[in-house]
Amino acid sequence: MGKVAIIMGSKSDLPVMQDAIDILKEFKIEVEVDIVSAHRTPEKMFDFGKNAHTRGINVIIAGAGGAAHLPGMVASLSPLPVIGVPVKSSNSIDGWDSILSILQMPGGVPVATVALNGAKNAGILAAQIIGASDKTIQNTIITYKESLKTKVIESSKDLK
Ligand code: RP5
Repeated sequence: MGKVAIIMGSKSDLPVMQDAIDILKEFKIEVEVDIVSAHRTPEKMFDFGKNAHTRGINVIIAGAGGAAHLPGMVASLSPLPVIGVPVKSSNSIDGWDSILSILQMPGGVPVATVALNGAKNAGILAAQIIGASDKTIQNTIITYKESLKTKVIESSKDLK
C-alpha cells in the first residue's frame, strides 16, 4: 500500500493543500501531513528530503507560495517523485512568482508542477503514480474518472 507525504511551507498553505489531503483520503491512500519550510526550517527540510524514501513514503506533494523553494529543494534531496503545488499566498504578487519558482527547475531535478492552487490534481497525480504498480489504486482511479464522465453527461442532460 502506497503512502503520500504532503508538506507545505506554512500553516497558511493548509486551506489550499487540504484538497490533496481530502482526495487521497477519498481514495483510501495513507497520507502524512507536515509543515516544512525551506527558509524557516532548512534543517528539517534537509532531514525530510534525505529520509522520506526510507520511511515507506512513495510520493511527495510539496506546496509553497511566493519564493516557493520547498518543492525544488526537496526534489534535489529525495529520489522520490515530487509534485509541486504553487500556492497563491499572502506574499505572492499574483501567483506567477509561486508558479515559476516551482516550475522552472534545472535539468536533472524534475518537479511535476500542477496549476496554481491545484492541490486536488496533485493528490490525483500522486494516486496515479502509486496506481501504476498497485492495481487496487489504479481501479480506484478508473472508477473516479468514470464518475467525472457521468457528472458531465448528467449536467448535459439537465440542460435539455
Ligand atoms: C511561503 O510563504 C509559504 O509556503 C507560504 O505560502 C508563504 C507565506 O507564509 P506565511 O507568512 O503565511 O507563514 O514560504
